[in-house]
Amino acid sequence: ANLSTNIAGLHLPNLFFNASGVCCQHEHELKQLLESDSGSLITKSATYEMREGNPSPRYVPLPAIQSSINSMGLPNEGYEYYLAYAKKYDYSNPKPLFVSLSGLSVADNKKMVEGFVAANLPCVLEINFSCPNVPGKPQLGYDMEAMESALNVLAPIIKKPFGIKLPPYFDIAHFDTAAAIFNKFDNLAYLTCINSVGNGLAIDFETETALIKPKDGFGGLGGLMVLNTALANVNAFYRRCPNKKIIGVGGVTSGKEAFLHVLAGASAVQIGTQLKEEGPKLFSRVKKELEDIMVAKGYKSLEDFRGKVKTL
Ligand code: RRO
Repeated sequence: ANLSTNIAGLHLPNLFFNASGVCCQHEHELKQLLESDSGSLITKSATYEMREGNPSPRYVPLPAIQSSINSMGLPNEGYEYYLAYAKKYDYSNPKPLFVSLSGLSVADNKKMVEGFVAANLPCVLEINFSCPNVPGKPQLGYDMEAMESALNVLAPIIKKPFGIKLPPYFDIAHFDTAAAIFNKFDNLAYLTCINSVGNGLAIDFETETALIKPKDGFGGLGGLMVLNTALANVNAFYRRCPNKKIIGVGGVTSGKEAFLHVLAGASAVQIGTQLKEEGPKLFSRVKKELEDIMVAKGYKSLEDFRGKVKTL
């Protein structure tokens, strides 16, 4: 079975890579992804200046439900670190490089984008409109007017194909409004659905205490508990944005959930919580599992079933 795919005009040898934030803040982690069986890699969301992030504990797995909660607070090395990495990246590697940017303001996103455009690199920018964890900074993806203004500033500067990372939406009116905005921007080539389900609360039964320290225990939920929200968002935008690719992320623990993401319309699949828990050797496993599913069902390539979920 052929797991290769294309995003933003670039070829990926297989559809799997990391969700931004996991195994990608530092060069030694990006190296682990390069050496893994992933089809690509994306860097940790960068801000203009480096950040320590929120106090720990700030990521806790919820193993009983193959899920997690985090309020990392955008710890990163600052955009110049990721720009330097992108400048020295070996683009003869079959894995294309994606770079995530998450400025704390449109002005910061503009400055970072200008830095990358000036360097004229073949990496792809993914602008994060959906960090749920910086106190006092609402998720841009939930403010439709602010999101359109940001795209009006950034899309013409980027010029090349780029992507955005979206929060989960929970209302059909929001899918309609957001998709109508995205369809105004021709070089917005792909949508990554979904970021974590923002501001959940995990409590330890015995100690009656919140599991993470920042924000009174509130943090983004990931893993299997968000699978169905992720599938809905992938499919909602796949239906509404026929000229864009969708990257599915949320709830992938095995080849089976990846198969469901592709059925919903995903062209690539990112993995967060399960990668954090299992490490980069996960990619060999999920590739094999998806290939086995495709062989059993008689599918030779992702195009054979992408977006072909049946409805009643
Ligand atoms: O760093 C984080 O707290 C974080 C970010 Br930027 C994001 O986009 N999603 C998330 O779950 N955590």
